[in-house]
Amino acid sequence: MIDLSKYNNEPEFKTALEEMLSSLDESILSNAKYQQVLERIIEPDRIISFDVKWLDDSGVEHTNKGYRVQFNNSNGVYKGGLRFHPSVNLSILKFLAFEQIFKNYLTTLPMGGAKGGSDFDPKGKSDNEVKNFCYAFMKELYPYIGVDLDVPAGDIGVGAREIRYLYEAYKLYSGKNDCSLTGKPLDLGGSLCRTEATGYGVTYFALEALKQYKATDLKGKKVIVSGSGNVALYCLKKVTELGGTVIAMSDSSNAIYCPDGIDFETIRALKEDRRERIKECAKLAQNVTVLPSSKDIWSIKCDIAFPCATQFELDENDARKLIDNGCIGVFEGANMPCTIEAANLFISNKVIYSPGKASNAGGVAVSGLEIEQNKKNEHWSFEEVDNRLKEIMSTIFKNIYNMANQLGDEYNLVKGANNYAFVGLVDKMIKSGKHL
Ligand code: NDP
Ligand code: 2IT
Repeated sequence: MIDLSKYNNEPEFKTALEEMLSSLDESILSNAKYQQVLERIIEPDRIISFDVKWLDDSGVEHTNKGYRVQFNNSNGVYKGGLRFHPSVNLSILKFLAFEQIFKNYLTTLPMGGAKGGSDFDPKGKSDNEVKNFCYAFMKELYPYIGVDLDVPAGDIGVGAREIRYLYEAYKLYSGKNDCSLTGKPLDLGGSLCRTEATGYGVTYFALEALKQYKATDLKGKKVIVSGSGNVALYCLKKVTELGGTVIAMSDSSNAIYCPDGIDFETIRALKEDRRERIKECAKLAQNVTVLPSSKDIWSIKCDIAFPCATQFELDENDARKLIDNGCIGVFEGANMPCTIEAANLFISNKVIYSPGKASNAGGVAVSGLEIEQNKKNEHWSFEEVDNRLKEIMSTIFKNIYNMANQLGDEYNLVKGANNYAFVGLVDKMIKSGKHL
């Protein structure tokens, strides 16, 4: 058995390893072929780290750390987002890159796992400062990425504005226009429906699961969606279109409760156009209560919850409140927003619970479709990409649900996802000799 104590100073990464190892079936853990690969698969292929020196608007130079963790490319080109947030460190990026390997395998598209980012905080910075930072970041990163090597995209703090600056800088410094980033704005070769993909994808996944487990859908359901960034916004939009009412959202300061339902365009303009705090919503809409902490969102009675903000935002106490309030499904839009203890509580109480590596895979899946369009020099319609996204989310659900059943644990989609992806990936590694 692998000794995880050597990862004690990397708590987020250690938790991701624990989640994977504790869910693998005994038949895998006792199989010599898989054991050998296990030790190999939990170490990244390489970690690139660099200083990013950038100028603020008064001409003062600042330095931040930048990283790219290229974890595993057995299933294709290194692929995964970039996160700009003051909390970013190597433990968090290794956890996210490790999750990404299995998520990308689940999409059925040929992509390996990677993640990167910086401890730079875009909040409170001018457009010009963000641009300066993005150019300085890409000046260091560009030699290590490429359409057949490593294709980054967005994540927390990296949206359409940042991808535009990053891709412009990539073209400038590399002299190439090979589409080595995804989530690009349309005028730079982006795909329709990439902006919406993660939030729409988690909602499509929820529909599949609600149908299978409870023979129901989203119509008439009271829904809470944590966060108010890219993933949360487009989850709000799709849930509303499908007949659900989103009654609560949050940001890192507050939660808002709005029993009549939150309006997509109000939140989109507030967060995307004006970059304001969610509590400002109380000035723009009727019957909105601002709650003092983001965490208060989990005390609100709901039928379904979509945690779409950040890792470990929902713990065992929060899970207990949701269960006591009659919640029937928790679908992760963020990466590992539920602690392992919270997830286990949902599973043992037969609340449908989907791990992010399965239910938020729609974002990277459409990134994969963006790469395909760029390579073929094609531009697919919104409807075409959206239909492919629906199909991919449905396939992910079926594959992991069948695996959970095969292992005799129908409600355990963590086991379903991890065993399905681990076996598939390791068999691929062995066939191609990449396990050595
Ligand atoms: P954004 O930067 O667009 O939004 C993040 C949101 O989460 C913001 O509203 C932020 O609030 C909020 N937030 C951060 N920390 C907390 C907290 N502790 N409590 C409540 N809210 C908080 O990021 P994304 O929407 O892109 O990413 C959200 C999650 O989804 C992340 O886990 C990311 O890894 C994951 N993900 C993203 C994908 C994508 O395509 N973008 C794909 C798959 C997963 P504030 O404004 O106050 O910081
Ligand atoms: O966590 C994720 O899957 C993402 N941030 C999206 C990655 C991508 O390459 O589109």
